[in-house]
Amino acid sequence: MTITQPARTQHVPISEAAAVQPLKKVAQYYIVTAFLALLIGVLIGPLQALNYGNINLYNLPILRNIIQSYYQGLTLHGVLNALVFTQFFISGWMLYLPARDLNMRPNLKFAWFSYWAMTLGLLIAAVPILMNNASVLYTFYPPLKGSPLFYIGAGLMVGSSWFVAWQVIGLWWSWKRAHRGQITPLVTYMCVVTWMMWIVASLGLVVEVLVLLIPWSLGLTAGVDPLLSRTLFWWTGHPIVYFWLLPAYISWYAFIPKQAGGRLASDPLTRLAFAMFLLFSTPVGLHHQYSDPNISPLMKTIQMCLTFMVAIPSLLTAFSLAASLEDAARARGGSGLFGWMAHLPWKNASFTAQVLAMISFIFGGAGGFINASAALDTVIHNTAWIPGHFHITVGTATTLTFMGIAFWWVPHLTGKPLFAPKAALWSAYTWFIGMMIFAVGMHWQGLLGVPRRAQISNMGQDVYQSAHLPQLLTAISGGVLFIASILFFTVLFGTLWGKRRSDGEDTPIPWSQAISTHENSRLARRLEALPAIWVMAFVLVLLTYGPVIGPMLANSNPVPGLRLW
Ligand code: HAS
Ligand code: HEM
Ligand code: CU
Repeated sequence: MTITQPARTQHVPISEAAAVQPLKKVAQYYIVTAFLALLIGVLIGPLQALNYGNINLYNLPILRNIIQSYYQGLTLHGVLNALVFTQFFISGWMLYLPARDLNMRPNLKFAWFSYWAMTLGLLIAAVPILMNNASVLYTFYPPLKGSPLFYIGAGLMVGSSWFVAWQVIGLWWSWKRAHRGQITPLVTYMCVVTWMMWIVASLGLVVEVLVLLIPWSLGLTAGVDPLLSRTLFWWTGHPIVYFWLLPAYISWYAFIPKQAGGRLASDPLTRLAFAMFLLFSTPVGLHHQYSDPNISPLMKTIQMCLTFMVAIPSLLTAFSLAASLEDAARARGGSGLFGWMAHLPWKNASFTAQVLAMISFIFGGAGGFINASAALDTVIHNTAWIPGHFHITVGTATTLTFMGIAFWWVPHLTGKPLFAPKAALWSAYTWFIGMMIFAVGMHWQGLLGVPRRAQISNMGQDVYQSAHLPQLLTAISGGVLFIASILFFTVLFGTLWGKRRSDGEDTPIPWSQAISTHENSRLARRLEALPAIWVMAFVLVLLTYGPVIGPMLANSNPVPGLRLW
C-alpha cells in the first residue's frame, strides 16, 4: 500500500508526460530562482563569520565597491537566504508535489502568473537594497526606515505566495469533490496543511506592510508605532520558521524512507503532527518579544506554554523518523542497538544531506527550548547565540534538506543526471561540519555576551578578550562553508548545464510506503476536517493576540523614521 493513492481524474485528459512537462518547467523556474538567491546570500556569509572571528575584510577596496557597509551585506544575506531562497523553493515544491500526488494539472497560466508576480516583487525589493537605500535587515523593525520600494516589493513577493497557496487548496478541494468520502493522499495533506498554516501566519506581516509601513515610507503618515509593528512582524516571524521547516518534513516523512530502502512508520501519526502545526504554529510569536516592554506578562507566559506545545509535533517527528530509518537499515541487513545505522545508504548524497540536516536539527531544537524559556532567554537574547541557533535550523535543517532534495529533484525535473555525485556528497558533509563548528562558535560567543548584528571586528580594540577560542572556531567555519558552497553550486550548475540522459530514463519521485496506513484509521478520518481545524487556528490566534494588540491600538505611540546608515 503506498502512502499516496494517485487516482486518475477527468482533469488529466492527455498523456501523463505531456501533462506533467509544463508543470516541471514552472517548478524549474522556482528552484533556479531560489538557488540563485542562495548563491548571492551565502557568498556574504563567510565575511560575517570572519567578522565574528575578529577578522575585518569589509575595508578591502574590491568589497567596498560592491557593498557599502556591514549592514547592507547583512540585509542582503538575511533577505536573500531566509526570505527569498526559502519562499521560491517552497512555492515550487509545494505546487509540484500535490499536483503529482493527486494526478491533477493545475491551471498553468495562473501558476506562471504567481511565479512572475513573486519575481517582480523580488526585483522591486532588490533595487533599493542593492543601492543601499534599505539596509534595514530582514526584520525591518521601525523606526528604521527604508525606501518605499523595499516594502512594496517585499509585500508583493510575500503576497504572491498566497496565489500558490490558494491554487493548491483549490486543487485539493476539487479533488475532494470528485472523491467524496476518500481520505486525502498524505503528501497532498501535508502540503495543504502547510499552505493553510501560512495563510493564518502571514496575515500579521501583510497587515504590517500594507497598513503601517508602505503609507509611512511614502510619507502619507507621520509616524509608526514600533511596538505594534514588531508584534505584527513576530505574528508572522515565528510561524515563518515552520513554513521553512514543514516542506523539509514533507521530504523526511514521504521520501526519505523510500530513499533509505524502508517505510514510513505511520501515515495517521504524520497527519496528526501536521494538524498540530496548523493549530499551534502562530499563537507563539511573543517568545521573540520577552524583553519588549508594555506587553502583559500573562500573555507572554501563555504564548511561552504554547511554544512548548508546538515543539510536541517535532518530537513526534523525531521518533517517527528514527523508526523509519531503523526499519530501512534492518531491511538492508543492519542489526544491533546502534549497529544498524552503518547500513543506511551513506553514499547517496540526497539521503545523506537530509539525514545530516536532521541531526543538526536535534541540536537546533534543543537550543530552541532554551530560547523559549523566558528566564533563560534573558541571558542569550540579542547575542551571537541566536544566529548560532538559526543556522542549525533554517541554515541547515532546512537549507541542507533543500540541497539534498535538489540532488534528485533537479534530475527529475530536467531529465539530466546528477553532475559529480561524489562532489554532491562532499558538499553535504562539509556544509554539515561547517555549520556545526559555526554553531559551537556562535552559541559560545553568545554565552560570553558577544552581541549579534555587530561589526565586532571593527571595534578598534579587543573588546571580547575571553572569546578568542570561539572566535577562531567561527572563522574556521566560514572557510569550511565557503568550500561547501563552491562544491554545491558546481554540482547544481553542472547538472543544469549537463546533457539529457541518453537512455530516456526518468529519475522517479521516491514515494514511500507506510507500515501503518490510513486505511481504517479513525484518526486519519477525523483529521480530514481541515477547514474546521483551520477555523480553530484562526480563533486561537485571535484569543492570544487580541489582548496584546488591543491595548497597543488604544495607546498608539507613532514615531518618525530614522536612517542610520
Ligand atoms: Fe527558533 C529564534 C524557539 C525551531 C529559526 N529561531 C529564532 C530565529 C530564527 C529561528 C531564524 O522561543 C531568530 C529570529 C531573529 O532574527 O530574531 N525555535 C524555537 C523553538 C523551536 C524552534 C522552541 N527556529 C526553529 C526552526 C527554525 C527556527 C525550526 C527555522 C527553520 N527560536 C525560538 C525562540 C527564539 C527563536 C524562543 C527567540 C529567541 C530570542 O531571544 O530572540 C522548536 O520548534 C524546536 C523543536 C525541535 C525539536 C527537534 C526535533 C528533531 C528532529 C530531527 C530528528 C533526527 C533524526 C535523525 C531522527 C524538538 C525532528 C536520526 C539520525 C540517525 C542517523 C538515526
Ligand atoms: C546572519 C554566517 C548561511 C540566514 C548571519 C551571521 C553570520 C552568518 C556570521 C550573523 C551576523 C550578525 O549577527 O551580525 C553565515 C555563513 C553561511 C550562512 C558563513 C554559509 C555560507 C545562511 C543560510 C541562511 C542564513 C543558508 C538561511 C537560509 C541568516 C539570517 C541571518 C544570518 C536570517 C540574520 C540576519 C540579521 O540578523 O538580520 N549569517 N550564514 N545564513 N544568516 Fe547566515
Ligand atoms: Cu520563534
